[in-house]
Amino acid sequence: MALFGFLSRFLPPFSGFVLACVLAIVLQIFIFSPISPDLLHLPQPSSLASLPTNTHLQGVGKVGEGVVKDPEDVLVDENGVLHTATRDGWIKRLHRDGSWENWTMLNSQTLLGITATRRGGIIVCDAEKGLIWVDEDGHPKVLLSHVNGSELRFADDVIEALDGSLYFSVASTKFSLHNWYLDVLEAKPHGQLLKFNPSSSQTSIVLDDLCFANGVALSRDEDFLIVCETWKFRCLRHWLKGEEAGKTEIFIDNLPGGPDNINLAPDGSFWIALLQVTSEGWEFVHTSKAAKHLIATYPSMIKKVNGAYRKASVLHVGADGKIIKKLDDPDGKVNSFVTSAFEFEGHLYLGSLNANFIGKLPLI
Ligand SMILES: *[C@@H]1O[C@H](CO)[C@@H](O)[C@H](O)[C@H]1NC(C)=O
Ligand SMILES: *[C@@H]1O[C@H](CO)[C@@H](O)[C@H](O)[C@H]1NC(C)=O
Ligand SMILES: [Ca+2]
Repeated sequence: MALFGFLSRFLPPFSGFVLACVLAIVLQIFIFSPISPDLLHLPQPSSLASLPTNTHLQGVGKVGEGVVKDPEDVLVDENGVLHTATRDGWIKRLHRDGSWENWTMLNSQTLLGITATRRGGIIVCDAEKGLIWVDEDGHPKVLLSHVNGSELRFADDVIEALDGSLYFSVASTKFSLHNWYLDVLEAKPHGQLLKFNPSSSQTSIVLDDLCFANGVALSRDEDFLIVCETWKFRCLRHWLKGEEAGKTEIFIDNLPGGPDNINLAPDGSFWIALLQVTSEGWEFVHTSKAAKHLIATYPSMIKKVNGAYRKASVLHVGADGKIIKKLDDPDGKVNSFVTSAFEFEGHLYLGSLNANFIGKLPLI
């Protein structure tokens, strides 16, 4: 306020009042800002210049339109039954004969990644409750709700290894699903990759300090696993077997979007859904701490900066980390906010946080 007094001596009385208001607003933003940000490095514009934007994803068929609400993740089990967890708390299934089943209600608005389990049924990540097993009869049981005495929050994706271990991501230990974009704005590594051993009930940290740990997939031989770091625009490979066991390296980086879920394809390659992290024209926000504080304080501004609702892309990547192809809906005409891509019998099934259907695309 000394500054205010000093400045007001040089200004007419009324502008002193205006200045006080401006100062009050600035103070309000910095004091009440929910984030303590670092700068974010967006991918180089050169990323994937060799793979031009296309409109392939606009050709999807809409499966179950109106039946599913924001199905974040999709899986098809070995019997050909498609499963998805919806934003209104259902696990819904699509049978081979084309009929939908409202299988089981989990009473949760925070269901994310799902995976099939050898014990029968599926395991689902609930960003509020932890890891939930839904058995073959549709009965839910919480498998893991606490880690080291703290509630497990923001479990994002999970995969089961042959030995029964569950590898799963915690997107952020600071922010919740509801305000995930604050994690992007803060741009600090609050994510983890954890391993849960159901026979000993032990949970251990595989990788810490990840930048929004998201999709998790195992390779076909389970010699490595991949974890996606959404706003680092990269995926890491962590070796489980062989000479490199225990080591972690970059699998693919400088992606033209933030990697969300990743799924193993039948031939050993991977499908990665890419989020548009920033809407066009708002990139500057990520390079200014003041702009980050301002945006983070006003939810309506966050909606403008978040580009996820504007387009969709999925990437096909070989087991060697080399890009095979990219499929886009560049203006979000049919698909946006696509969060997962699962290949089954020559088709790609797409989950999204902005759809009331599962996208289905024949692969040529
Ligand atoms: C499943 O639930 C939806 C609403 O979520 C409802 O419209 C539909 O009729 C239900 N289907 C069956 C087979 O019960
Ligand atoms: C649990 O706490 C111990 C002691 O602080 C730590 O070494 C370990 O990594 C923690 N485990 C997890 C899964 O957070
Ligand atoms: Ca996810």
